Amino acid sequence: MRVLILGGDGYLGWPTAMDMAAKGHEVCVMDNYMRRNIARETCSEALMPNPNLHDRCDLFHALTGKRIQVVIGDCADYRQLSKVFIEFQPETVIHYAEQPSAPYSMRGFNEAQLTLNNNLGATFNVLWAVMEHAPECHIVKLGTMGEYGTPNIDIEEGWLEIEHNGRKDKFLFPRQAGSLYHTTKVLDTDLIWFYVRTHNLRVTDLMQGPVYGLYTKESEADDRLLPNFHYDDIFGTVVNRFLVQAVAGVPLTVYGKGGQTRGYLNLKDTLQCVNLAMENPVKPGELRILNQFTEQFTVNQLAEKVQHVGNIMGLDVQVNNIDNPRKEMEEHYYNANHSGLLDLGLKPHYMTDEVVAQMLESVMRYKNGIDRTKIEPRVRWERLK
Ligand code: USQ
Repeated sequence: MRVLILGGDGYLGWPTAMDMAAKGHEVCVMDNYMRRNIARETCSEALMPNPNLHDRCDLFHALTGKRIQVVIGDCADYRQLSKVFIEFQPETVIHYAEQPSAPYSMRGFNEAQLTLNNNLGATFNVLWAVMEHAPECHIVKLGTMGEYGTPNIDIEEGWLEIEHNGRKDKFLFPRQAGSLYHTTKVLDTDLIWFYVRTHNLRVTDLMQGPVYGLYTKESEADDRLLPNFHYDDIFGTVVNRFLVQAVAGVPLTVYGKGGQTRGYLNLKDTLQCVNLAMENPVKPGELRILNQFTEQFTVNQLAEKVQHVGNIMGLDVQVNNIDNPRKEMEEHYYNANHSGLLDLGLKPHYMTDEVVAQMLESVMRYKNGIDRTKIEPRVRWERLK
């Protein structure tokens, strides 16, 4: 299949590109290095050195004989995106091309505006590029579980049947996000649903929880193929941060009471899920929404897991409940349905002690590169508090 991966330089985009190329698909990646630039601007660089896309594709080719086509360009610029669609004629487009950090989106006006314009602009352009240049193309879009927020009812997979005054209808599940970044994903979903029902597009919107992990099959062969692994407060997700903190001897930064529950998944399972979505495309006029995570944890449970395994390995892991920089519920009901991807064949990699130990060992090899000044949260949701 011809697969176009937008945001192909990212933590998810790059491993997806290698995985799909290794499986024999014709892969083109497009990226404007926005995340790299923001990381540099905010002193949030990744733990491992991160060769640019051309260098990584050359290395991947030297190791596997497989090629990945690279376009350095901006998906929020319709002319640039159209050109890629016209020339490459994708059968599937995987859309990761968004500013992915909640803290960055809450940093100030410029960061919020960039997040809104980039994320909505890129999604709008992808929809139009498909309509104009590749109407049969299946869009696999990365949404987020954070779109739903933390409602006091069970979370369904995208849709909810409502009975009102004796009549029934099905609607998008209510969404109330906890950051501007997450809100852009809510707006994306609305935009997508409008174009799907009006123009018969084919879209799978994956509501993904926070991802953790470093290696996938391809990067196990050479560390220079690792994706950007962040542990700072802006781009680092909570599990990856805790692993680095444990190795660096910094007390794990549990925000507030630590009862915040989310659905988590291993990076290896992101690849499986995206493949399953691609291999099982939806019909024209269908918006399929799948909740993409394998296990639910509170932040306290994650901290306990990393502390338990770290201490067995001889690390002295402390846990510190610090003032929560975010505005979010710290104790709440959370029960999200996630049967769709399992029904399609997902075989989860769970967060066992062994998996945590392997991740800690991998991070330990990069211990000297850890910058302890990147760990404390710098962005507060309520700056006027
Ligand atoms: N948290 C801590 N300590 C930390 C970092 C985070 O307690 O040092 C807490 C947060 O307050 C939050 C939870 O851990 O309650 C998850 O935070 P996170 O930073 O791992 O995840 P989040 O900001 O929600 O965003 C990440 C990705 C984003 C993706 C999202 C999925 O950056 O791109 O959409 O996970 S979800 O959270 O399900 O919306």
